[in-house]
Amino acid sequence: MPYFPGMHRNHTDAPYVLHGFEVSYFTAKVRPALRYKGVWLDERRADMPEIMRRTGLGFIPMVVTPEDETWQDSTEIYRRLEERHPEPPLFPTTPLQRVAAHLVEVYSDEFALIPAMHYRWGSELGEASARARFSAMTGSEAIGNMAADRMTKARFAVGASVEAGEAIEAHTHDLLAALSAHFAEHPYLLGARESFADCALMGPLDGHFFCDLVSRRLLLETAFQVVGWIERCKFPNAEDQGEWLDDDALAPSFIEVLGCMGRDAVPLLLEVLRELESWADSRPADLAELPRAVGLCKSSLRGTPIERAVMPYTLYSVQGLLDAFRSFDAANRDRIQGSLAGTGWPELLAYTPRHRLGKDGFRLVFESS
Ligand SMILES: N[C@@H](CCC(=O)N[C@@H](CS)C(=O)NCC(=O)O)C(=O)O
Repeated sequence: MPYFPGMHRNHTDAPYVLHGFEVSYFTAKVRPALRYKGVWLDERRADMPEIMRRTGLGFIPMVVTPEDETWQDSTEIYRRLEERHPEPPLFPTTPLQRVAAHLVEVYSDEFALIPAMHYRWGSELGEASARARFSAMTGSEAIGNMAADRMTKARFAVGASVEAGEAIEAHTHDLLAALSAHFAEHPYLLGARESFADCALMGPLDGHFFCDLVSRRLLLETAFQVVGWIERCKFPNAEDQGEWLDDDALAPSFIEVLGCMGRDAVPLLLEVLRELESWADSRPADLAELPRAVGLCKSSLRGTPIERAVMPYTLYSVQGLLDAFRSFDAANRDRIQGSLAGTGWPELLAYTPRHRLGKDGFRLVFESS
């Protein structure tokens, strides 16, 4: 379709270029936010040499703005997009809704990798179909299989072991049931308007679950309300947007969703944070670059032991949540903790990290010792 100025809600003289892939978790997290903002969007299959040239890091997605700025890291992309184009809003400003949206983002970025990798790589049919997709996508069986080989290793690093398969599926079934009940009543997580919580959850749910053969079947057979929500997030028609719930409320059905997420995710997140911080306490003083992972830690999921790579990025994710939580006064923090009682999340909100991470360009670095 030709482009006419004024055709998009947030007009720019050039498009935002999104480098990603349809099978990519974090591309699926960023795409709905750009679409919701109604910006002129040019989505391309990731140009990896261009990504390396601009960022020095081989991560997707990357966004190139109309002014030729480079944005990388989905959380950062949300923040900058909201700054540039505040309307329609992605970030709720009221305390409970704001913190709840961050909880969904932390769950999606950190924990939901486990079911996502399990359903993509954890069965013969899943792996064979994902390999075929990767080969088709890259135009080469050799390259597709090379990428798939890396991902089958990453599967174990995030904790999606064969032994944990049953627990992962039990978690997923509970989550899909809770989401189905919620979406039967509300179009989006916070009410009648999309927010960055919905976009973040689209990472696992659209980027993996709806994309992959085994989990897509599960969604279509057991959770069509969730499929309806995926469709709404994919095509967020401006005229269909209402408002987030009044009075900073969370729907009881959304609190159930948060409980499914938090009760299973928080023990693992806390274990990763503790391990990471004790590594950081005695890290080499002349550390040139932060490693992607600093070993493995042990946790459990519904009684099944799991192992997970200890990635510094987890602290960065949780830090964003804690910064938001601590930006509110004590009365609001108490109210948030009270509203989330029994969901598992209060324990994470009470955690006080000893270390702080920041960015040097696109790279993660320690801000303090
Ligand atoms: N923190 C980054 C993570 C991006 C990420 O891990 N993307 C995956 C694809 S979905 C990737 O590029 N992986 C390459 C790798 O792990 O080397 C974000 O939020 O954008």
